[in-house]
Amino acid sequence: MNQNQLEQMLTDACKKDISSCTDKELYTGLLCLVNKLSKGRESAQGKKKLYYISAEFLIGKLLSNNMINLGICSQVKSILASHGKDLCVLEELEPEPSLGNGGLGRLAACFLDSIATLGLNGDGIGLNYHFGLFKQLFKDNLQNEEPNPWMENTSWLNRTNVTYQIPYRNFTLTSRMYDIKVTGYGNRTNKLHLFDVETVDESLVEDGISFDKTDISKNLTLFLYPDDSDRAGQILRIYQQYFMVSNAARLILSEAAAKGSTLYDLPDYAVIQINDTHPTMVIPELIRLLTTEHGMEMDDAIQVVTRTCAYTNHTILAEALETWPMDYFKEAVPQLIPIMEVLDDKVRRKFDDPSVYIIDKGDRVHMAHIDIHYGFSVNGVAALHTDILKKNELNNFYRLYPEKFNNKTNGITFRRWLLHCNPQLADYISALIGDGFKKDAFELKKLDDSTFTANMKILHRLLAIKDSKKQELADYLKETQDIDIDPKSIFDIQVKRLHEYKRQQMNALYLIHKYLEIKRGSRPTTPITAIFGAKAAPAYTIAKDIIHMILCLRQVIDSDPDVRPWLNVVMVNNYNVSLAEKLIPACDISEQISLASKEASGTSNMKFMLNGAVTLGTDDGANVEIHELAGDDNIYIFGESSETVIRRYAEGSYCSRSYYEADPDLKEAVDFIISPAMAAAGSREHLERLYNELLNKDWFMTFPDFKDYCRTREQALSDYENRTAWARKMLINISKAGYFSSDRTIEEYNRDIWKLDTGLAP
Ligand code: B1H
Repeated sequence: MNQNQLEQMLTDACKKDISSCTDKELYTGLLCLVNKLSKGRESAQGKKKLYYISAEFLIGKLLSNNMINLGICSQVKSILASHGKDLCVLEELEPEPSLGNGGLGRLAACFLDSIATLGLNGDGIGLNYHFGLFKQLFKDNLQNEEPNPWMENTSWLNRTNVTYQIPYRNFTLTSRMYDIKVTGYGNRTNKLHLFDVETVDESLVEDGISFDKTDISKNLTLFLYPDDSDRAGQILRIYQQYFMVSNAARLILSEAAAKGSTLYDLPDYAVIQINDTHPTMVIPELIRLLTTEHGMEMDDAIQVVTRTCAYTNHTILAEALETWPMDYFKEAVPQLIPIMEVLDDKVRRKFDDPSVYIIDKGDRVHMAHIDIHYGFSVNGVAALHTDILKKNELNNFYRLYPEKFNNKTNGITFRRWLLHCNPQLADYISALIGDGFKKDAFELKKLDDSTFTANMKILHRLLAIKDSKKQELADYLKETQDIDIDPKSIFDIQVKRLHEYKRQQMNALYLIHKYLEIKRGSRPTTPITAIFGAKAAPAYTIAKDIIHMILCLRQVIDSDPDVRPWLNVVMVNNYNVSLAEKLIPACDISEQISLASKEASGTSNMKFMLNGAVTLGTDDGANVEIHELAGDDNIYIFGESSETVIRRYAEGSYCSRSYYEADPDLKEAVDFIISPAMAAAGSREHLERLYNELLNKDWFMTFPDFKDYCRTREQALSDYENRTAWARKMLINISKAGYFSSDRTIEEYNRDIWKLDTGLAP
């Protein structure tokens, strides 16, 4: 399509001349135009279809990404510019659907992009949360939560005619399916199906994000994972999960039947990827529907379902592995109980090992155990993570079913995380090695060649692009959050969910240490800006205390004229996908400092690498693979190994206080948390609770890694001063990032697990 045609289409979509449109009218016009164009080509309609079921799809804003995938983004930008309009301004009008917490949900969104791009026949299935994850606000240096309404009259969401009757113990809900088109690069389309109930009552929400949890028909899809710190919240989670999977099961069976499946051959028509244990009930629900509504024998149904379902594990953290009391099922979905009892009974007959039972002696149902026994594939999300699953966490299962276990190292879509968020870098890479990397990310390897890595002009250009992204971020944060950062300083960034195992508290301890050093006169060569972005689960006390500590520290440093020119600590408000797109391209040092063995993979580590940040991290999750690819000289690795950590936990002898007493720098930093200066900035109660937690517990072992962390971080800061040597590290990181394209990940899922037709539709 040429530019004139496109301009005419946009004018038609806006129903008036582009120059006379308001920004809002233009945004809506573009949305309609994109929706129309992405009717495009359907993905290959092979017999078999993938269903990726997930409680989270953190899709982010869709306008620009869809335009990139349709191949019209630069044309639209110049059409708008010729009318004095700026796409960036319109992008700000798009609400961000926050249908996910973090990495797990964002991974699902990247996967949908790659599945469509590769022309695979695969849809996502999830829930249409009206307020998604909460919106974060800071008040008195504490996190507050507000609802995040994101649905508008004109949006990406299309109401369909598909509805089902979903049965619960004492009532039935009528569901409705809403679809979002997933447009892949090259304009092949799949769908994200989001189920909802029409009786939901948004006015139930009052005072932040609290609401009455009793009437399920009114509250079911208000929020993503509503606070489950009490029984009512936990049962609501069961209601949500069952709603998701019962709808999914009905949709899958009806689509298969429509294509001619007898349902005995369901595995030829459908493969279900269960994203963590949140959709696990799809297994008993399918078995239930096949036996009660389709007349199948129990054993046949179990066989069929086992050959259809595959499970991805995303964490080894005990508290994230779902087990639910049998009572909850009795209360919400008693129809599943006889099925789960049969499933458990079969396991007990076959295996004489209580650790692999589905229902334990305390009458709790272990969701992951259902997936492993009654699915055909179990995968971890990075090489180290899968190794740990096999050797430790799931070893008892690995010994029963070695053939089921496989690794699929996570990936990210380069359309969003390079082409969209950093067009300057993408264009420059194109200028150096051509456009091929946009289709085949491995072509980035071509950059690892002395023609480029030893070319001063190229290295300086790379630094200039980084500088321009830093300036853009500084302008953006000033304008939107009134945060001042110096674009000439080093940008050191840690953005991810707030969790003790991710160790934002260790980063903060370093910053306290650095603050005190600067106060004593030891100034860095280049000023440092340390940026945090993180939401804490509303009921996770210590996580909120860590946010409080960071915000207090920010205030203390900000008001100290001796230090502030040299060290700036900021925490951006309401970290989300859109902010990530601005922060990641601007980053110099990427903080990936989880306790070794605890971060299953991480995916921001890959986004930072792709955008030319250098990683400062532990040998954990996918950092291990980044380390191998980038090489020792282009990454900063510190801290104890996963083996040591796992052994330490097994011995149970870790004592944080002994490290505190042995290291004066550490002691000084920890004590500072409860210093008068900090207490003046915040609440003594919160600061003391965190201080005591660290000193008496420090469950995620920040103290043993503190010294090495400080030393390694100082090394990175000093290496930064040699600008061309640093730029070479950046370039080598970019050149090795191709492996982390989600296209590669999805090809592996398809090759090893899904086995869908890859023939692209003509
Ligand atoms: C990941 C979760 C998760 N792993 C429970 N597990 C949740 C578990 O609210 N819940 O109940 C929500 C999320 N999320 C992340 O998955 C890992 O921590 C990352 O390391 C990984 O990169 C990501 C994608 O695989």
